[in-house]
Amino acid sequence: MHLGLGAFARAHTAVFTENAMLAAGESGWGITGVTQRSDTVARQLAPQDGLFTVAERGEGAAPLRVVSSIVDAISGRDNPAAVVDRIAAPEILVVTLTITEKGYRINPQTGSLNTADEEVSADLGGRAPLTAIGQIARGLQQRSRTGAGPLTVVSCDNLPGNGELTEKLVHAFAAALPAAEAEPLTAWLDANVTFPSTMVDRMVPATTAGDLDAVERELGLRDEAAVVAEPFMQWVIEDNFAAGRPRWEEAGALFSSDVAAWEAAKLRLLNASHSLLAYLGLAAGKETISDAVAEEAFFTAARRMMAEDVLPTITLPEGLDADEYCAQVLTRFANPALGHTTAKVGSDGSQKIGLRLLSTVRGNLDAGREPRWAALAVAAWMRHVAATPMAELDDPLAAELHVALPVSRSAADVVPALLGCRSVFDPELAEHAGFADLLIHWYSIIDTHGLDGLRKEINHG
Ligand code: CS2
Repeated sequence: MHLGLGAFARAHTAVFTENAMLAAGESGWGITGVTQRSDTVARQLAPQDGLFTVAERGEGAAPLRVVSSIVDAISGRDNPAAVVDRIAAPEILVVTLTITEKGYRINPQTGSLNTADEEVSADLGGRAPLTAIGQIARGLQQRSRTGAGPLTVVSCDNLPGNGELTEKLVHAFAAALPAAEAEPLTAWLDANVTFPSTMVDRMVPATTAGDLDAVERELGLRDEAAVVAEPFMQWVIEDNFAAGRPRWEEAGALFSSDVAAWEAAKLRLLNASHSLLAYLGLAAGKETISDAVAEEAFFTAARRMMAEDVLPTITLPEGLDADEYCAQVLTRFANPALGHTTAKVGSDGSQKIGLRLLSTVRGNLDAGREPRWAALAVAAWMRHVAATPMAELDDPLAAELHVALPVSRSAADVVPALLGCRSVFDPELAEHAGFADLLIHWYSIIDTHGLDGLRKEINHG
């Protein structure tokens, strides 16, 4: 079962699962996909029996491929009871999820489930659940009552410790139920469900109308559910399964006891520089990540952020070569055929900044160093927030961020105002004068001197 049947899941999880079956000679696995907020993908896949094309783009791209590991797709919004029934079905042994950062509905202050969230509290109130954590908890509750046996929940989102986090949230949901339900469910979860952490990697842009036309020309068939992706893909998984699973290792997935280090490296090197390039690119009118990284100064900023700010603050997993990894990340960003937009990567910044950049900022400040490049990324995000009308800001906290914004949009006013947003910055960081100064410095360069000013400052920095 997969919750969050977006383009990423089709280009990553579904491909790994099919490859695993092919390599291991097993044909018994299949994925029931659940769309969360919109039913589009479920509607696209239904008339195609779940089949869809993966079109790799860029150097080393494989020929078009039709993937058949998705056997069923449910719209979670329209059929919430079906989702619960399916999680409770004995033949379901694994629930994977890609619901994006905001899909977890975390209270940023406590780091646990936001039970005050309207949707979460409605799920707790007993309706057929619509949130992913509600779907999992209610599905497992039904499973516990029908004796359907153990199951593994595998988060595949870009969050540190995504397994432990998901476990914490599902347990928090269970604990918030009336005691007569909470106690047996918690005990059953402890004995029957594991939540391994994973690191996933593949750049998958949103499919465009042009992509669908190109696939149609190449394939000779119209595929409404086609996805495009870079050739590269990676999956590192903690080996902690409560029940059976596809032999993903046969498809190149790495089972590791050091997922945390893999995730930190990926999040703080790749995703952080992705965000940096997205916000610099948006400020400079660059539509895609490949356009942004083609700007020499932006390339330099990303390279130096990884080398000077990130690498000194993380411990790489065994087998990962820092120089090779950083160079490969920049080459992947430069893939001109991918069309990964700065707007897409720049979306949901309030949910991404903390995970991707602020740990690096803290690590440097604690060691008495200046997080110069990571601060540039945060300042560029702030500029993006302040320069984008609220209705156009693609972020679940758009309203909260805009309420915080002062009338004056100068660096000296905007930076402290946004640093005051407790959903993004903790008080210690917000009150760090050196960090605020760095942000004001970069913000005013972007704001008053534009691309030329940035070029000069980055190249002389
Ligand atoms: C990107 C990621 O949209 C974003 O925020 O940084 O989706 C990125 O493309 C993937 O994590 C790559 O594995």
